Amino acid sequence: MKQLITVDEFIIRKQQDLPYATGELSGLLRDICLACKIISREVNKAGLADIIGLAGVENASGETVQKLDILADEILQACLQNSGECCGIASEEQESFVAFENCKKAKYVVAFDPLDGSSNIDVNVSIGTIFAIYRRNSLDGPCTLEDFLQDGAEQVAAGYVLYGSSTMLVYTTGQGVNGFTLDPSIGEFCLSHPDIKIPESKNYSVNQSRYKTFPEGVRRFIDDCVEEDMRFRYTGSMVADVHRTLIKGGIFMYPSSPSSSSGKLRLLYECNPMAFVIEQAGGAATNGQERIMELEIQQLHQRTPVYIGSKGLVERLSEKMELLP
Ligand code: AHM
Ligand code: MG
Repeated sequence: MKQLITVDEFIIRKQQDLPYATGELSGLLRDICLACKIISREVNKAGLADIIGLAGVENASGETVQKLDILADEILQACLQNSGECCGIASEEQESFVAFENCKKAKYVVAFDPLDGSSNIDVNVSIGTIFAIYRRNSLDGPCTLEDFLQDGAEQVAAGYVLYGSSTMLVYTTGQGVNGFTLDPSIGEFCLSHPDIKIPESKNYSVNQSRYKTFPEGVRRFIDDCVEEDMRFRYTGSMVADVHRTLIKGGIFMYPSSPSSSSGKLRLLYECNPMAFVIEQAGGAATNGQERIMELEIQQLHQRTPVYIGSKGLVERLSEKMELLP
């Protein structure tokens, strides 16, 4: 029988390679895995939950069925608060960050998008959770806004969980990228994609219906993609689109437009963690001019245009944008 390596086992084995090998970061990663297993279970019931929700029925605990993205947010917050290794969180679903009163001494903060692409839930298309872990820079007491407003380059770990045809965890601690597939029969994430490297290939992914609103350089780049018969794929779910880009190669883009000069996607909990994963797999991520992980962050929900994927394609796009801003 093929040897199974669970994510817990893998984290323990790799702990000695981490810059801060005290076990706290490992504990935190394991708590995120636990939260995502619970979210995966709820996502798998989404169709049923919708029926129950429509019928106005309460669940076994007497609570009305909640929208899945709010539920995912609560699950992650609860698991991280219980972990004791995290002093606060910032979430796409919450205006402000939350400082955990019971964990003032913990060293880490976590930013996350609990259920990215949630508009796809209704049609059973893949969605995902994205997370970024930072070491706090405040010394003690409750965590502060500044603990979250760090460059992406300061991330100590980041990754995502894709709720697709199977549930997959992909993460990095800055020592390469590894992927784990959830085996539902044993409830464990098992190593399925060791040391992922992004290939060069001819795939591109962008909401092409917004073509007319894109900067000139991006339009010319897309014209070249069409001219060269490149393969076009777009689900409208960043985790699914970036995951496909990671495994098969290519480029994922969410450009700026006249109505949104910073694009749509958020730097803290969408672009920075994806950039960390893709760079660690040998790819690149920019906003067209600068590396995503070096962008200055001033607000929790700050947006940025993003071009991410195989190095060669991201460089080609950046050259086009330099010539035709
Ligand atoms: P969300 O965080 O509200 O779910 O929005 C983010 C999602 C991404 O997953 C995806 O890449 C993008 O929105 C798609 O946007 P659009 O419909 O404009 O193409
Ligand atoms: Mg999102």
